[in-house]
Formats: sequence, structure tokens, C-alpha cells
Amino acid sequence: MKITDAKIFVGGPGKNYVTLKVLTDQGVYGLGDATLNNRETLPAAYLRDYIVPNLIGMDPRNSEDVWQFFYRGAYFRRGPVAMAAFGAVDMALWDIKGKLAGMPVYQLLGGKSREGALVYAHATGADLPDLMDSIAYYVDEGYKAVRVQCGIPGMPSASYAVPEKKGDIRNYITDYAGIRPKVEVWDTGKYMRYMPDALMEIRDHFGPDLYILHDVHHRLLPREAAEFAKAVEPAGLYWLEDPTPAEDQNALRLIRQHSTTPIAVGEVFNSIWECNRLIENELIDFIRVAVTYAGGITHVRRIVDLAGLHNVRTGFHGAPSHSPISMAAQAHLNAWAPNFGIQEYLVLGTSECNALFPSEHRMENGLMHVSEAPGLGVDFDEDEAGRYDYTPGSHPVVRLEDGTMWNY
Ligand code: GCO
Ligand code: MG
Repeated sequence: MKITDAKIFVGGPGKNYVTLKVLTDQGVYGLGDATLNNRETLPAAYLRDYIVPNLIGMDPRNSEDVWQFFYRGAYFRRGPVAMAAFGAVDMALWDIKGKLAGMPVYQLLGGKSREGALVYAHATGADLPDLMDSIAYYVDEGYKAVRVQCGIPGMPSASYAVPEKKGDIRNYITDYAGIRPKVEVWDTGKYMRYMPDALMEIRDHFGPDLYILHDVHHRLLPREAAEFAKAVEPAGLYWLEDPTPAEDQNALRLIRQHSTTPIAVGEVFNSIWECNRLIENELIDFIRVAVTYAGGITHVRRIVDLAGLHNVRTGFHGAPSHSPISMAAQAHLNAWAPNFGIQEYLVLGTSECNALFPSEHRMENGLMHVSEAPGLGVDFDEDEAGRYDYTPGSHPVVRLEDGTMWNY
């Protein structure tokens, strides 16, 4: 069996999804997602210029060897661009393998460990009353877990995942049109003085059963993060996410020494080599890698197994920038992983997105139910894809009030 061609599409409703379609001499095809948010043309170019010409002629059934070829075969390995590009190839080959076997991918991983996978939604508000309304909306929709992000009184500008205007409790944006980013202005002191009490009010209002998550989005220094993690303990968070930037892994030790708040990191990691020490030293509670830019199912499965040895659970990244293809790949891992924790979930649902990526994965009562269709269980409508083009976008950048660059 041979790969005969692979096509790359960039575009989608409101997002530049990078979709890879791998074609074979037996008519079976596989789909993968190489979306790297706001840098979408780069994995697309890596696929077009390097991977696809090498992929043609390979046996798609040897997904491990194909993975090793692109990983070891690249002298300058890893990094988000390359890992997203062959993550997409890997997803497509698992899709093909499942279709050949007539089985959903989770069966090839070891079958189901649970009926449905717990997911969390994103609640947001320009201020705390708005955030309460937003949380109530998701609780009414059946979500058992909600990430909460709140405007901070006196903060010079709206910060990560918080809308600029009151009343906008669902459709905040974290990306901006055009290649030149918007600037957010950040004040750590105001955040640290306000947020712990706000989280406690949310806990008091919604009671003990709601799983409450909060994303610091890399904004704190290590000592501040340790103080913050300790201060939010009474709110009983499900997790505190990315309290510090990921480069300084010693920071996680400092946080651990001062607090029992569960810590989740890893959405920007591209390989096991960025999290193996954090996992082995048990400095984190949840690993947030994504099948997209952490090298597909083949590589993420290795991370999940390592994490399982150390009681670290999964909490895969699922921002709106992931296409339904990688969300499906993660749904199969979530169905199988013995150490599954939770899944971030935002992507499926709009009618345009469903038309572009038809699938039978479904959400019910805050749980994601994996599709029983062979392969990944998601299709891609090329006619629909013709409606969309690439539109450049950017994440905001963050500065302190004196102009110092900070972490987005
Ligand atoms: C999350 C993330 C995202 C990122 C985005 C960047 O927890 O979902 O922090 O919102 O900011 O994925 O592209
Ligand atoms: Mg995050």
C-alpha cells in the first residue's frame, strides 16, 4: 500500500485551519490538522516543501516508521512548526489505519476506559457579575467544568480572554485581524490583589460541585505564582493553568513547595523532552499538550503513558484554533487514556464548522462522546473549503505600564 498524494488546505470559518488530506493507492484517505494559531502558513509550507514530497510512495500503515523518519530525519528537530506538520501526517495515518481496520482509532489504542470524557468550557466577563452570568450560562448548558477569566478593576486594558465591553459574556476574541498585534497592558499587583477573592466568590456562588479552572496565561514571576497558587487554595480549583512562562521549569518546583493547588501546563510544549522532567519530578498535575503541535497521536500517546506513571493526568489543549480533526484525535486518546483528566472544548458546534468537518463526535451533559465511525470519525468537505481563504491574524502582545514587554 502506498501514499499517492497529499493535499493541504488553509482556511476555515473564522480560523485558518490547516488541513492535510493524505491519499492512497487503495482509495482510503486520511485527515490531519496542522493548525498553528496565527502562524498557519508555516506548517503548511513545511508540509508542502518537505514532508509531502517525501511522503509520496511511503506505506501509510507504517505510521511509527513514518513518524521516526520525519523526526529523526530532520537534523533541526522539534519546534512547533515541524511538530505541527508531522503531527498532521500522523493523525492522517491513524485515520487511514482505523479505516482499514474498520475500527474507531480508540479501539486501536486499547479500547474505551470511559463512556464520555469530561470537558470544560470558557466563561468570561468584563467584570465579576458578567463572569457569573457567563458561568451560569455554561452550567445551564450542562457543563460540569468551566474555565473562568475575569476583568480586573483598574487593569489598564482588558487582559487575556476577557472582553473589552460589559455584556459580552461569550464571544470574546483572543486573536486580532492583521499581522500587527494589539497591545494589552498588564498590572500584576492589581491581578494578584483581586483574583483570589473573585475565585472564592465564584466558588461560594456555584457551590462545591462545579469544577472551576483558571488560566494565568504565563503572566506571573515564579515567586508571585507561588503566592498566588497558595492564595487561591480556598477556592478549590480543578486547576491553575500556566502560572509562569514554560521556559523556567524550576518555577514549578517553587510553586509546588508552597501550594497544593493543582497545576496544569504544556499547551505550548512540542515534545516529551519539554515535559519529561516536570512529569518525573511530579511538579505538575495535568499535562496540556495537543496532538497538533506535539507530533500527533504517536508522540502524545508516549507523553500520556509517561504521565500515567507519575499520576499526572491529561488536560489536552482545545482552544478554538484546533480543527475538529485534532479534537477528534484527542477524543480517541481521551476515550482510552487511563490517566485522562479533562478536555478543553470549544471548537465544534457552529454550522459552518460542522459543514466543513462533518462528524459524529457529540457533546452531551458536559461529556464528549467519541464517534464509533472507523478512523478518526471526521470528514472534510473540499467544496465547503473552497469558500475560505487564509486571513492573517495575530495574538495580542503584552506590555507593562512602563512599556516593558511581558508574556502574552
Ligand atoms: C487556552 C489557551 C489559548 C491560547 C491560544 C493561543 O488555554 O485555551 O491559553 O487560549 O491563548 O491557544 O493560540
Ligand atoms: Mg491556556
